[in-house]
Amino acid sequence: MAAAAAGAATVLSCIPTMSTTGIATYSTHLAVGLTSKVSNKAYKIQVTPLCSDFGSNANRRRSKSNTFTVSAAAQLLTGSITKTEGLHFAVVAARFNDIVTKPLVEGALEAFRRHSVREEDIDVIWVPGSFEIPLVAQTLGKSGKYHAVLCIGAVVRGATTHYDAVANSAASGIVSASLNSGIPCIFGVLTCENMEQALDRAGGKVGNKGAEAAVTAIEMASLFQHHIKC
Ligand code: INI
Repeated sequence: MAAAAAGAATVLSCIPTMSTTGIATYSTHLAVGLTSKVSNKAYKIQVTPLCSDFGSNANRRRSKSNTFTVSAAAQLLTGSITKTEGLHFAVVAARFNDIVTKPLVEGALEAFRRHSVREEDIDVIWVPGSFEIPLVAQTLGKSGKYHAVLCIGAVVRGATTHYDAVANSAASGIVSASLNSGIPCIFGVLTCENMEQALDRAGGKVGNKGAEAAVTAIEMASLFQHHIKC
């Protein structure tokens, strides 16, 4: 706390990227002055590479000079998954492969409950298949009634190319729905090689992607509600 009050910055992660000259550079994510007003000072940051690629001789030579200066004037804006009061959500779910989509929706509703979103603040709309999701998501987004729209579907590869058409249309359509409505439309559509993979992600051994997508919806709704409203 004392450090934060003094405006100290914390390096949360260090992602190595290669410059065109082949020299590794560090791209850092900084959380600055989370609990206090930040003064406009500069701080020395010691970067510790997190990636094993940095064990090379060249990087060891460079390691002596991996301290650099960052301005602490930046503000960290992020959505909260605990401040859910007043947030309204729509869930648009595809009936196709409902052996998968029903548990995904259940997982999403359970996650909303766990994060104190009231049931009366959630509307669930069922559509025939994932292909139908984007138009409904965009229309609901534009309605002004919701802070985020969670899209749930399960596209499972079959013997035909229908899979690719449906999966690509759902993905690009949901992005368009977000951009056209200005409301976060979250991609909770599974795209799987087979039914086993899909069930694993709908409450099976890989968890419940519907629940994960609901938490993403909460974070994005909160981000827009508290920080990015125009
Ligand atoms: N819809 C899905 O949600 N998942 C699928 O795997 C799928 N496959 O493979 O056909 C699917 N097709 C239906 C599609 O979404 C539309 O409902 C249909 O084409 C009518 O527009």
